[in-house]
Amino acid sequence: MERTFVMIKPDGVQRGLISEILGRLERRGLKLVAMKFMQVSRPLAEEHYAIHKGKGFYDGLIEYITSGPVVACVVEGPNAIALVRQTVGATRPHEAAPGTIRGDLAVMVGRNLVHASDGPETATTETALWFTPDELVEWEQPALKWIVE
Ligand code: D4T
Repeated sequence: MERTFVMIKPDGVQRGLISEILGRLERRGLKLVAMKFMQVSRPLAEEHYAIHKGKGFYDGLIEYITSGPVVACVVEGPNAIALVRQTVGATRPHEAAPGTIRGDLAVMVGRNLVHASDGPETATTETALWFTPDELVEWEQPALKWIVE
């Protein structure tokens, strides 16, 4: 079973879209294994977005992600990384398909509501960056037998 890191960004929290965004992932059939509501520190934001350091949008991105609380999560499921990226939609909301979170609820790349890991390596490193191992909860979800064959 694959796991991936998801973060509802400050605009998602400020706009009251936490339940809308998490609901879409839950309804898709993904299982939550970790979640916390938190203010992102500047060092954490800089480490999370280290790959973008030096780019024109970097400073604005750090300001944005540290501007208010976020919801950090880990979700699990078969092909969870691809499933979540598909449900989230393209990075630039005007390129995101209708039916996706960004395609339905966002208009600008700098306010695109949600982050999701883009591959197995980032899923592992981001989960370790945002959560300690004991924050990942092992639990049984009986309904899963109706979702995963
Ligand atoms: P995140 O990482 O936030 O899930 O976004 P994506 O994985 O979909 O896209 P990304 O890593 O390429 O971009 C990270 C983050 O930077 C912002 N951004 C990006 C921006 O403000 N301007 C830009 O031109 C780009 C490419 C939005 C997401």
